[in-house]
Amino acid sequence: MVLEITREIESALTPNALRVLEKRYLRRDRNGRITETPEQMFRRVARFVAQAEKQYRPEVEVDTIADEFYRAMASLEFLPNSPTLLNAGTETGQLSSCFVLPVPDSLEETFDAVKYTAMIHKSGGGIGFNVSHIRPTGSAVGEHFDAAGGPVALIHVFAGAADYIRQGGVRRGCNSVVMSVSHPDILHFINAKSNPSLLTNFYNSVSVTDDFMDKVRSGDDYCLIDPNTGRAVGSLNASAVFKRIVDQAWSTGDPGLVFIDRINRDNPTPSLGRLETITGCGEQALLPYESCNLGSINLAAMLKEKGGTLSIDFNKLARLIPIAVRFLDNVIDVNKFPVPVIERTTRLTRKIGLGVMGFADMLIQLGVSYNSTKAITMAEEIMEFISERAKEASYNLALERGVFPAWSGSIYEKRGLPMRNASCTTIAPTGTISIIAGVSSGIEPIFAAVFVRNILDGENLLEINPYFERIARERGFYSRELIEQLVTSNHLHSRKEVPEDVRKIFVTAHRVSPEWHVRIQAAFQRHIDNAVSKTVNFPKSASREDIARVFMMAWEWGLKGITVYRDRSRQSQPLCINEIG
Ligand code: B12
Repeated sequence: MVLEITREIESALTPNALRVLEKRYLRRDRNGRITETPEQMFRRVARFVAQAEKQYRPEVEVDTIADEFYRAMASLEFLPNSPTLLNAGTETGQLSSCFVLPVPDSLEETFDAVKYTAMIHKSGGGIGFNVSHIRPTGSAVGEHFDAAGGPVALIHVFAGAADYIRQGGVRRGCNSVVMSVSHPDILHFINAKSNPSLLTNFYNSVSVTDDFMDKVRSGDDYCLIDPNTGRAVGSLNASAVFKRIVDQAWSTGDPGLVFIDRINRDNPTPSLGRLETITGCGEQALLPYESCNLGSINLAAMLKEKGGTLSIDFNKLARLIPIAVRFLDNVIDVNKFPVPVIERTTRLTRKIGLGVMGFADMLIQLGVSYNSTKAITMAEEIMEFISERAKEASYNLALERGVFPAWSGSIYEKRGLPMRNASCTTIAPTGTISIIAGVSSGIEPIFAAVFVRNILDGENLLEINPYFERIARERGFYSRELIEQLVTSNHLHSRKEVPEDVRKIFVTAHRVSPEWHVRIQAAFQRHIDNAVSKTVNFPKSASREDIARVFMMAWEWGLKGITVYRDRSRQSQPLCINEIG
């Protein structure tokens, strides 16, 4: 029986999924030999996370809940973030993927944060920092004039610690750093990654206010504020600074923008302070020392067939969402947090992040192009449904287990709505878990129908979109020659043997115009408590004006942040296609 289940799961996993699991996730003995199957991995995680039930319902059969969790994961319909898969039921026991560490203007506390960075990275988590409180370069330190190293130098200290530690022994840390546009060192920060070999485990963003964006439009100056004294120490022209940001993002992909006023309009616990920092891949704004665990529903597996027509299976989604929310809430209880202050802060708000992956693969199966109004309508419909049901599940958990401790003073108290979690939804980047599920990542369009993934420290994994392969075989245009040619040149759109309707459905990241990338992101953001992790991929030929337009559009359309990348603007990149022009 066990062997049969194992075979069933393994046949659902793609060869690339198995490769990633073997290399990074499955437990090993002291000699490095793999000691568990994927099936046993999902059982280990399900059992461990189900333990939390005992605290609340001693009478409940933990095994029954564990079975529900197991089925959700083993069917690849729901996967939690990587640290949960890696560490549940192990000695490490750290299950969250995103953390925010404060970086105050004090040597002792800053080096505490460096220590916490090492501890979090060791357990596989990603970290968001905000260096806006660090005194500017050259400020006085005690009696010493012109002594402060400044915030950018400090980022290198964190990057060094993160580089030294390989996450869970397997990969480098994932970090993001934010600096307020009004910091006197802002121009230095904007250029901090102009040498692309520096800070490669960091993604940098400039935090901008609505006032700043208004001034970009009007061409006015704005004030630079010394965080040490709170006084204005100079001014810059907003549109000139915006141009610098655009210029650098066009050159290397960093920095992006964080729209901090928009983020705080959604702050569920304003009485605990303003949100200033986003986590590793931009998916979540958290308070200092907060952490969050994420999980993603595989939309490509949420379809049903009737009379030969596919449609979204809302009943299946409705069954899965409360299981996923219960799972993520349980994780907070069974998690071994890296330091006590993170445990205390996380348990105050109990934020979780349920999101989706495989959105593009779902659209392909439904015959809908990613860059169409139909796709926007579907994005809104699905995310609104998930968001409402997730809130309902959190409400039911509040009745069963109590509201989150910081509920008084929260936006939910004002509405008189008991909630177990201060926030419920997030679109995570789903870097590795989408490979395990064998689907397109997060809400990104497909990168190409056939392409090479350069990951796992230099391994090249060939990816053929399974729906493309199936359609090509069914409609008789599949050939080895076609696949080989598509790997070396992504000219699907100009291949005559590929019917036009197929070319339209398999629209790839660089063929989706930047406006459509932003429209899809905005459609999801409208129904997400936290933020959306997404990159607007531009073709190499994109101009600086194209980037500037997208940055403006992102602000106008209510995104919480924006990340762009122009193809081949860096010498090496993980996803490669050879497309001329
Ligand atoms: Co990134 N990133 N990233 N990123 N990132 C992605 C890989 C992707 C595909 C996002 C997208 O466009 N949808 C693009 C690459 C486009 C492409 O290949 N054609 C991308 C980009 C462009 C960037 C940035 C330029 C910022 C930006 O988006 N504008 C910077 C550049 C970093 C640098 O200076 N080298 C950037 C930064 C990051 C951080 C936040 C630092 C982390 C990486 C942490 C680290 O170094 N360890 C990060 C992640 C985690 C991802 C993400 C979400 C998952 C990667 C992953 O886990 N892959 C992917 C999106 C996705 O795949 N869904 C984007 C699966 C595992 C099994 O493989 O070998 O462990 P892996 O993956 C590693 C590499 O992918 C590497 O770090 C990963 C984790 O160790 N990596 C690299 C991540 N991003 C980048 C970017 C470049 C240029 C390089 C060389 C390497």
